[in-house]
Amino acid sequence: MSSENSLTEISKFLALVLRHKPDEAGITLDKHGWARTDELVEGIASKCEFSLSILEQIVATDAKNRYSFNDDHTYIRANQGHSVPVDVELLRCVPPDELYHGTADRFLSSILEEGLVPQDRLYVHLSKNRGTARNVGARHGKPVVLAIDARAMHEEGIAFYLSENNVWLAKSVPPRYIKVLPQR
Ligand code: HQG
Repeated sequence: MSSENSLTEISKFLALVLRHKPDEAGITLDKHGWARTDELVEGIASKCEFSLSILEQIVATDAKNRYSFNDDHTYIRANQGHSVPVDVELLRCVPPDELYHGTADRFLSSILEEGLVPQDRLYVHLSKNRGTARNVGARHGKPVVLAIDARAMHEEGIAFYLSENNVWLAKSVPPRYIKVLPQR
């Protein structure tokens, strides 16, 4: 990275390091996904203009509340979204009756055949509202919103988790619980 990266670019790099590639900042995550704050700051500062106060600012202003510090801010982790196998101590919760997943139209036939699978991440990400799901889907192409019968899944014993930043997560969603919502 150049030294003139915007906060947004640094924030994307932070997500990459804390969720997918800690090596990129020369750090490791513990089994619960925590990175030492001092090591992280040093690792990122070796690549671009960075400091503890920039990190504090990114964490405090992140629109999706993606990161948490521990009590004394000596450790930091991403709340969800990992591909590296860490246990962020997610809370198992009873889901709302219906949840939503946004995807791109080109994935639809495969999803309806094999269900939603986490791909590179540890969990399938689900949203409480359709608008959020649509935005997530639009990141991949022409968005399609799927309604998930979370109530039936829950009643049949499938676990749901709610991350610290209120993202609903499941290990997978079999096709029988998925309904394609009409396009607007
Ligand atoms: C699709 C962002 C074919 C799935 C967002 C998705 C989210 C399948 C893609 C978070 C499939 C994976 C996660 C199947 C699933 N066949 N395609 N059987 N099953 N897919 O990025 O949910 O800004 O890993 O529909 O807000 O798009 O990073 O997951 O299109 O909460 O904090 O495979 O990322 O959060 O893509 O996004 P992703 P996602 P952040």
